[in-house]
Amino acid sequence: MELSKEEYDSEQIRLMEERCILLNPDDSIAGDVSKKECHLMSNIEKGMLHRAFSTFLFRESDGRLLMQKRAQEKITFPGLWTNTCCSHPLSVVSEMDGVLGGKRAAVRKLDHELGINQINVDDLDFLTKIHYLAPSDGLWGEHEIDYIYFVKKDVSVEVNENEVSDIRWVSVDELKEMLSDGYSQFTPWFRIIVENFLFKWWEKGAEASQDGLLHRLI
Ligand code: DMA
Ligand code: MN
Repeated sequence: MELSKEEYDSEQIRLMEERCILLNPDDSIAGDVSKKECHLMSNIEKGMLHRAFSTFLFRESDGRLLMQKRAQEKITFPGLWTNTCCSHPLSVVSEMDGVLGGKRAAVRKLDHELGINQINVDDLDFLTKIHYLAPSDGLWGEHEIDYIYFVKKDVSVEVNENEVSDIRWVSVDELKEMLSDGYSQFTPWFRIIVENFLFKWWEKGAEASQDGLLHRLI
C-alpha cells in the first residue's frame, strides 16, 4: 500500500519506512516490521504488536513537565497534546536491548523532535512498561508495549516543526487545568498514563516509582 503525497506529508511518509520491533505479547522480539505496517488497524486487529517508548522530561530548576503538541503533519494522532517525546526503538542492534535500547532511542528522538541534545542514556530512569491498544482514525492506530522513562534536567529546546507544533512547560496544577479545560485534546496513551500513574509518579519521583512490571491496560 502506497501512501499518497496529496494526503500525507512526504517526510512523515518517509519515516513510515523505519523498521520497528515486532513483539510477542510477553515483550520478546518476534522480528521486525515497517512503522507503516504495524500502525495499520487492519494488522493491529490481527494482533500485531510493536515496541515503543514514552519519555517525560521535567525541568530540574522548577519541576515542570515538558508537553508537546503533535504537528498536523503526523500521520497518526495529529494535533494532540502529549508527553515530552514518544517513538519507537528501531530494529537495530543498539536499540533492541530492552530498557537500554529504549533509552538510546529516546536520546535519538529527543534531539530529532525537540532539538534537545544535552541528554544521554545515564540521565534517563526506566519506570515501567505498559501494553495498550488505541485507534487513531479508521485506518491507523497503536498497539504497543511502551517503555516509560523519566528525566530531570535543564535543557534548551529547538522544535522540529514537522514533528511538533507547540510546547508547554506545565506544573501539576496547570496540567490538571489543561486536562479539564474542555478544548485541549490529548493522545490516548498520555491519558492512560495520566489516569493510572502520572501524578503519583510525579510526586514520588522516578526511583520510588520503578516496579519492573508489564501493565496490561487493554
Ligand atoms: C509512538 O510515538 C510511541 C508511542 C508511545 C505512542 P510517535 O507516533 O510520536 O512516533 P514517531 O515520533 O516515531 O512518529
Ligand atoms: Mn507505535
